Amino acid sequence: MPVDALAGSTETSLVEKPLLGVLRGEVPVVPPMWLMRQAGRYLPEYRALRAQMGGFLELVYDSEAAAEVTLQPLRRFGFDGAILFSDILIVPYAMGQDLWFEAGEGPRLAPILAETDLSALTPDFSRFDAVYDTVRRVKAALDPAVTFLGFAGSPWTVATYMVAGQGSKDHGAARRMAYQQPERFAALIDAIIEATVTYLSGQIDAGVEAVQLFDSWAGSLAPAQFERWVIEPNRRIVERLKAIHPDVPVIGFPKGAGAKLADYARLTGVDAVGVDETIDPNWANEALPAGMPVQGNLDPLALIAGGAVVEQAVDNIRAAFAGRPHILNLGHGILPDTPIAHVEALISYVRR
Ligand code: 1CP
Repeated sequence: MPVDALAGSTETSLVEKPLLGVLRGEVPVVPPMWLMRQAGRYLPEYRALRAQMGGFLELVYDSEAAAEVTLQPLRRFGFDGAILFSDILIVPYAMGQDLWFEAGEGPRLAPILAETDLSALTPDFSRFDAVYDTVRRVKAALDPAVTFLGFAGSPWTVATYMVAGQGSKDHGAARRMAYQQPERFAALIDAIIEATVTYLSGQIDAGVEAVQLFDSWAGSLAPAQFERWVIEPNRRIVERLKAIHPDVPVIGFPKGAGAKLADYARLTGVDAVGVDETIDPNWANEALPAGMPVQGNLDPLALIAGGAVVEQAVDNIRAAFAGRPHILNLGHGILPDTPIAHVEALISYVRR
């Protein structure tokens, strides 16, 4: 049967795709695995291809190369999930904000200042088209047992970059704007929600089977601000997506949420939650709704240490989440200096 014929069928996909099965509530003996940022700089084949391209954006906008980068970790490790190669900052770019990557430093955007006229941003959603093309290329080449994940940044995290114009330690510029110009900040969040729903829906139409919302900087907000700028915008995105694609699971990853993870899981409507490495998995298992799938939460630094450190951590995580649908993953992205041999050892330990 062609893969597409299986796409809408829950029953068949449970058998065919272990990771998608877990997102729908299955509890297999061996947890399916993928690693956040699995396509990236720790892989020599990524660094080689990256060196041939101009900048990072050129790589994202070359669909053939981006599809190749998506598939590289699958070929090497046989993960259960593939994550689309793109970036969360493609959304501000498609919203009309200038975006470039400084070599060796990271993303730069024309910052949104207190006096910047937001209505001057002219969205151009055709800037998503190359990413959809990447999705179609990956889908055509992917082993049907592998679950294909799309993603976007959550509005708060994306806004921290749009306001500061670059990555920042405490996300102070966006936190200030959220307090000092709440209506203006809300308008920015609304615009990000619109673009994000379009972007994720487009990824799904092109072939991804589940999506992850990365709220990487959710941990920098005070509780009331977390409700307003993390829970509420993620809830609205899930609601809008579910109206269009009711059967596509959404994984929410509010990194650094701490004890607020429980409210996030209960109130946003996400199907599954990503748990970062600072959270005790035993606490998470108690605090999260029964039966809700979880993803995580091996410390990326433990993976760099390797050996018994990783095995002990994996044992603890699996014991804590025993009986609950669980996807084994890191608590945040894999780091560039992670030895390939440690990733291989992790996979054989989990699947032994
Ligand atoms: O030169 C390079 O190779 C740049 C490194 C890089 C890579 C590999 C960037 C720039 N983006 C990506 C790809 C990427 N980004 C993916 C797909 C690959 C995969 O997961 O395997 C994904 C899911 C992201 C998501 C992303 N981008 C997040 C959320 C996840 C997280 O790690 O918290 C964030 C915060 C970004 C912003 C970003 N893009 C790139 C950099 C260096 C950064 C961080 C900037 C900063 O805060 O200083």
